[in-house]
Amino acid sequence: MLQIWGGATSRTIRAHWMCHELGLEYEPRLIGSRTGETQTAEFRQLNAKEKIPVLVDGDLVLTESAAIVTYLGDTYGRDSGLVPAPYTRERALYNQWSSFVQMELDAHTLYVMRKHRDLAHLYGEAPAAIDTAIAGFNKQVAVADSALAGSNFLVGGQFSAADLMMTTVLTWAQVYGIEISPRLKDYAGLHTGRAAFKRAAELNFSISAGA
Ligand SMILES: N[C@@H](CCC(=O)N[C@@H](CS)C(=O)NCC(=O)O)C(=O)O
Repeated sequence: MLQIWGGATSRTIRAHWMCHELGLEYEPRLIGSRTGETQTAEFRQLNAKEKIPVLVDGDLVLTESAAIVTYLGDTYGRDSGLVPAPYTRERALYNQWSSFVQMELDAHTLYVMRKHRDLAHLYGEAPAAIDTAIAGFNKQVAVADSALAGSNFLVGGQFSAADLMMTTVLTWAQVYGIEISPRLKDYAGLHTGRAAFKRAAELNFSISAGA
């Protein structure tokens, strides 16, 4: 049976949400970040990066939330439209939005805030880096706001894993107190209203991350 390792964060929910969108049966292995559970010998054998989420599908072990989401769509949801078919323009646009979320709205911005605010005891206080991260997030998210004028979907006029990825950073930003536009609020509210999101969130946030 498929396994998804990890819970409690905006990255881990991506994998759980996708499984629920696809109606997959899987075993959630709910370990948290910063709890020591990513450093056990058993887990390090799966992911020497000591990071969650991780997917195990038979002898395939896959890390990186976006790669997991895309793999699940390609492998178990070819007709679902959640991940556009390879070699199409829609797939190119899907890749663009997925990369944009990971880099511009996650790694360079929200995660910098996490490192230098929540985890400042580990990574150091860096108020200037936090201010730059917030400004960078606001600048980049405005591009998503414009792209969503007249549509609730980023790619192909229907809900896709690009919207799933985008929604996870918008909800994360809101938790961090970043004001997002009314359009983005409505967009995130629409997609977090999906039954699959609700089931995934209940599971994902049934545990907490460590400090
Ligand atoms: N680029 C990775 C980032 C994964 C990541 O940094 N995960 C954090 C939690 S959100 C983690 O596992 N930290 C390990 C720890 O702090 O114990 C992804 O999107 O999957």
